[in-house]
Amino acid sequence: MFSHAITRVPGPDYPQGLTTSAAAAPDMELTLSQHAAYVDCLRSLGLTVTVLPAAQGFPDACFVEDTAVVVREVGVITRPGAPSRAGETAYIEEALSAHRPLARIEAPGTLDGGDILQVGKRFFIGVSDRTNDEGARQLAAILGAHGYESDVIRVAAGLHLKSSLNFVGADTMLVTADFAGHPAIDGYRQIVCPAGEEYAANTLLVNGTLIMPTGYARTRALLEPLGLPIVELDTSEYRKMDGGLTCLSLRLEPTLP
Ligand code: CIR
Repeated sequence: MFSHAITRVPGPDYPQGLTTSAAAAPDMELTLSQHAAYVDCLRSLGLTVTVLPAAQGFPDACFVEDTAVVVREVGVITRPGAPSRAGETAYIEEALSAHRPLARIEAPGTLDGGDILQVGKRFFIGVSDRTNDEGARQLAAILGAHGYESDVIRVAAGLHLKSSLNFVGADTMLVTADFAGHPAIDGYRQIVCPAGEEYAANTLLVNGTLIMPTGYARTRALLEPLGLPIVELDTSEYRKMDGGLTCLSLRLEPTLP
């Protein structure tokens, strides 16, 4: 169960962030209202949500997930793979140090939190354009010291691992066709997003509720038999910047007694 989340409001320079999308620039009013709805949703699921102010000069900084990997025992400050995002970590350290002792990914390692999927004591670490082998190795070592196992997965499609693969409870992974049948997720049941609905793979499980992006009815129909409550949130203005539901927060479990 998560007890806390850290988020960051998008700043006025948000439309200048990184994107591969050809869509029109995000509308700031809608961006902010979608962010507020996201925070409200997390609060409704029982989380205390810290909403940090915009980090000026870092248009992608609302995607806080990429700046840290947090387990009960430690918060690992990442070393984001995109040069324009490297300085974001300084802005998350203070907020996270209130909750966890900190460790760090060091050069030449790079790592984005969007490439890291936790399922209990097991981690899947995506090696992508943003996360390199050395970053993966360092994270696995830090987590290994606390009893977590890690598998490395090559991310050949999509921005991050979690753009394409997420845990949705009940021993089940929601995946895009690119990751279906991947040996690393052999032991899990798999739900494959129908063609054209790949973005819905970025569905977020929070305290027994599935939060999914609005507008992916076929994926929703495949998730419904899991029997979990499903909440849809409109993330249109985040999709325009290659972002989605997982990247907008760091979710924290309570620390161990
Ligand atoms: C980027 O390209 O870094 C941002 N525009 C989007 C980051 C999305 N983060 C995530 O999926 N964890």
